[in-house]
Order: sequence, then structure tokens, then C-alpha cells
Amino acid sequence: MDIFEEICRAYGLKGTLKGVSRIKRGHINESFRVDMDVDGKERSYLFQRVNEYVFKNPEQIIKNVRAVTEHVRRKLEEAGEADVKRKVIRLYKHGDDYIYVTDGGDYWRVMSFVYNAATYDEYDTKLLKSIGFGFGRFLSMLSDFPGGDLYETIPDFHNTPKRFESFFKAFEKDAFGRASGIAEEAEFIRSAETYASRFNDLYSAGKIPLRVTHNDTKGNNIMIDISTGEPLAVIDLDTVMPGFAMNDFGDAVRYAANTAAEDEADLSKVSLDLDRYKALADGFLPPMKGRYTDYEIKNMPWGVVLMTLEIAVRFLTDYLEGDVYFKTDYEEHNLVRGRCQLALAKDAIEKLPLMEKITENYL
Ligand code: GN1
Ligand code: MG
Repeated sequence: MDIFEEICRAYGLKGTLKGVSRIKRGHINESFRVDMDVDGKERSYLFQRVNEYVFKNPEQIIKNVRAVTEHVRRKLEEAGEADVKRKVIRLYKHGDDYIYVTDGGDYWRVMSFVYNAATYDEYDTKLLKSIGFGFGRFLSMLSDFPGGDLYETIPDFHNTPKRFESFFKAFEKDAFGRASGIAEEAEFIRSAETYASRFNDLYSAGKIPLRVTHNDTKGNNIMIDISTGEPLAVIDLDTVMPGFAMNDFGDAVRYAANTAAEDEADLSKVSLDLDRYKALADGFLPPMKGRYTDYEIKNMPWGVVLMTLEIAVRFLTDYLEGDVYFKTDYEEHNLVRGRCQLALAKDAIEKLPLMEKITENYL
């Protein structure tokens, strides 16, 4: 029996399996749209194979995702929002379990499918504002979620100084003989170390709080209504855990305000577009007002710098370690990604004062 039939049966999904298509999105898990025929009507689900190299404890991510989605659903209902089903995803159960383990030891889960929706990797102003609003609304709903109830699904996920340390360790070790090719990049990373510890330092000094954050606010981690362009469910909730609000804003900007793709090889195309920054901020920051401190809002531009440096360092570390973490499409993909993100980080550092000026409007 094929794996999809097997899962449909395990979860007791009604109807007959009509089609499966792979959704090519994300660098970590494998996602599939599964269409069922239920008495002549189509019904769809999202099946996902969880990457166990990245998520060592699938039970913990399920507990986190359940707690967070239940909280968000309650908030949406309390606010009298229409269409709650499409604004928060749901995990399906079989017996008492949410995870299905195959004989071969693979971990699968089944989630609700968001109809008439898509994710995007290219953005105009309206879409940027919409994406910003979707994430900002999500954070505003999490502002009273008790962080202590969540597992740290990937320890030190956005501990930027630690990411730098890991890079230098991998650089020293040079297990794949790739270090000499990125000596210049390593030198720049060394010089940028002073930026990396900003949030840890502010936190230690009691100036910023730890919040519950999404931690992976790429523009394609939110479903958008195909007809209206409105933001629907925030997806990819496996890294929702305690973190700094500025990192969520920063990561969203890093991805969606880049004039090029995340893995652009032609660095002359890479830059941080301030109009796009503003469009994202227009959506993202208003719903946070009153729930997050002015000091957090003021520090949003720093989130762009830290998140861009951090992902650059993560891609390059993976390159040095033989491409074991991120899915890659070709041999030097992580190197190209890393260089692109470093170029973007340099531009973000130069534009810090300009981003700060724009951000003042949201205080
Ligand atoms: C991964 O799964 P995806 O593609 O949404 C990664 C993020 C990175 C991102 C870079 C669990 O996210 O941290 O920012 O790639 N997720 C994990 O594109 O490591
Ligand atoms: Mg993700």
C-alpha cells in the first residue's frame, strides 16, 4: 500500500484518495497536498513528513503546535473574526496520537488544508502589508501566551552569538575542505560579531523581555487568500517558542524586503528595499502597539541585521559541514545562500539609521 493510502487509513479520513502533489516550499520538512473524493466532493489535507534531523523530538513540536493553535483559535473567536478555519491550522488525530510513525521510522502528520489560498515568494506593496499584518496579528495574539508552557524545540535557535561560535568551530574543523574558499566571508563575519550579541545583552540588562515568537517569519510561511490578498493562517509553527519580537519582524524583512531571492548568486541584485521595509512595517507594527514596548519597536531594525547575519552564518556553517541541515538544490547552494545573505546584511547595517527613522512612525 502506498504511504498516502496508509496514512489516510490510519487517520480514518473519509473518501477515496484522488491525488497527491508535492508542495515545494521550505528547506526542512516535506509537504504534500492530498486530495480525497468524498461522495463526488473534493476534500484536501496537508500531509507532512517531519524532518527528524532538525526536530529531534517530534512529540514536543506537536505539543507546542497544539497549544499555540488552540490559543490562536480562541483569540480569533473572541475577536469575532470570520473564517477562523482558514486563519489557523488544525492538526488531525488518529486514536490519541497526532504523529503517525511508519514501519520505516518516518514521522508524518496530517493538517487542515487552507482552501483558495497560496504562499508567495514575490511581493508587491499590498502583499507586503498583508503579510506584515498577518504576522503582526499573530504576535499580538501570542502576547499573553505563557512561554513557560512551551518546549524549546530547537535549543538556541535564535541565539545569534552561539550561531557565530558554531560557524567558527566548523571553519576551524573544515571537515570538507571548504574553509579556504570562504576566508573573506569569515573575516567579515568576525568583524560583525559585535552586532550579534545585541539582544542577548539587552535582555541580560533587563531592557527587553522574552516573548513567545514564531521564529521563522519568511514571507512564504503565511497563507494568503487568492481572491482578496488577505492574510490567513500563519504556518510552519514548529519553532514557535520563547524569543525576541524583533527577530520575527527582522526575519520577515530579511526575506521579503530583499530585492533579490534568498539564494541570488548575482550579488549586485541584492539589497534591502526601504519601500518594502515600510510596507511590511505598515502591516506588522500597528497590531503590536500597546502589547509590545516602545523600546522593542525601536529595536525592530536591529532584528533585520541580526536575523540576516544569523541566517548567513547558518547557511555557511551548513556548507562547511557538508550540507546536512538545509535541503539544497545543487552543490554550492548553501554557499550561494550564505553569500547572498551576507551581502544583504551589509546593506542592512548601512541602512540601519534609515530603517530607524521609518520605524519611529509606529511608536
Ligand atoms: C528554514 O522551513 P523553512 O524553509 O520555512 C529554517 C529557518 C530559516 C529558513 C531560511 C527549522 O525555514 O530558520 O530562516 O529555512 N527553519 C528551521 O530560508 O531551521
Ligand atoms: Mg520553517
